[in-house]
Amino acid sequence: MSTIIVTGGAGFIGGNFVHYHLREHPEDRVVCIDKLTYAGNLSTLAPVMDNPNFRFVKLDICDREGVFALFEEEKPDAVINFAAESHVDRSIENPEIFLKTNIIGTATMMDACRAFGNIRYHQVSTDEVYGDLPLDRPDLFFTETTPIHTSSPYSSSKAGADLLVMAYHRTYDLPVTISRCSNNYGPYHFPEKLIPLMIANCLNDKPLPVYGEGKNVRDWLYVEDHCKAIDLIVRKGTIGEVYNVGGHNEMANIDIVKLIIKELGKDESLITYVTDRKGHDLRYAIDPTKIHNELGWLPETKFADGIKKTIKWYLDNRSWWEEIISGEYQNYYDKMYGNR
Ligand code: NAD
Ligand code: TDX
Repeated sequence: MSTIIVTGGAGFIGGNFVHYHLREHPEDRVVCIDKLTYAGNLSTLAPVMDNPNFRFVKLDICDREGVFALFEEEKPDAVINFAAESHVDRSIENPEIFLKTNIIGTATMMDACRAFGNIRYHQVSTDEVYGDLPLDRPDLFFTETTPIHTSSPYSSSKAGADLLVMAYHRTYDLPVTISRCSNNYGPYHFPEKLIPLMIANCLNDKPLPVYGEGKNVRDWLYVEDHCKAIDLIVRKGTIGEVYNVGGHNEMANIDIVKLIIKELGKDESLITYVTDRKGHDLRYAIDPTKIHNELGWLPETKFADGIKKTIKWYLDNRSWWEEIISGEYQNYYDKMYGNR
């Protein structure tokens, strides 16, 4: 039996990963560390809270003393670091917490790995570290050798963390890997992000705020396919390597919004074009050849099915997101969209 520490497991992707891991590897013990920021929801972990192979610990990944004490107690075999401040718009308003959690937090987790026997470490990074691609060059894709070239405080903090991860590998021989995935969608996605925000607003007949002209392109992957890729990398990936993860599913934001409107039987008059995001990346597109060739990974869920499953999840789990949007989130929404 292995013990895996998963950070950020009360968030969107980390939460899906905890569910995936306990289901696929019932022989493992999963210990989740999460600070429970605005983005962390214990209700996401409610279905596994009573699983004897699962433990939840409320802890900040920057809390060195707390992290080291937990490593002493749990003696983990591997660490997968999902915990991060993850929303680009928030990073534009207030970069500091992004630097703290995403960079100092990453260093703290890796220091603990070093201190307790050079523990296997996986960093969950993002395609945003590569910056963006032009809209009129559909032949261009991000590969693992594309230079780091960030646009937002969020992506810069993630890039800083990636550089530290590679430095810990070279300097201390820490057994690391990094995955850089494209935009995820699926259950438990916090409603500040495009897809869940549009679903929630549609269901409440509220305006759908599309930034700029809605032409920016994102490369969408169903969250479970990302979880499967991370699991493969942790088990079979080559130490010291970066793996891009994406399913060649590029879509313009406006097309996503129109699809959600259609699926929910609403009217396109809900669409409201608002002031563009500062420094808005034009297009992301991942080349996943390396993870396919080396580890045999391929996405399983087609977007047409994944978006239907996702919308159904939001319809079936209204209390999960209604609780979020009725609380402190409302102040954020008014601040970000009130005068936009
Ligand atoms: P999220 O915002 O939904 O969840 C983040 C979680 O981390 C929350 O539960 C939060 O409470 C926790 N957290 C934040 N600061 C913490 C701290 N200091 N200590 C402990 N826990 C803390 O984010 P997500 O969308 O699930 O993203 C997870 C990871 O995947 C991030 O590292 C992100 O950069 C990366 N990523 C996300 C996407 C995407 O499309 N969402 C794509 C590629 C990569
Ligand atoms: O209200 C909105 N209107 C809008 O037009 C919101 C919230 C977003 N958008 C646009 C901005 C982007 O072009 O939709 C696109 C997607 O936006 P987000 O959901 O905020 O995602 P993005 O900025 O692409 O970043 C996401 O993917 C990479 C995650 O949030 C990151 O954590 C991940 O690293």
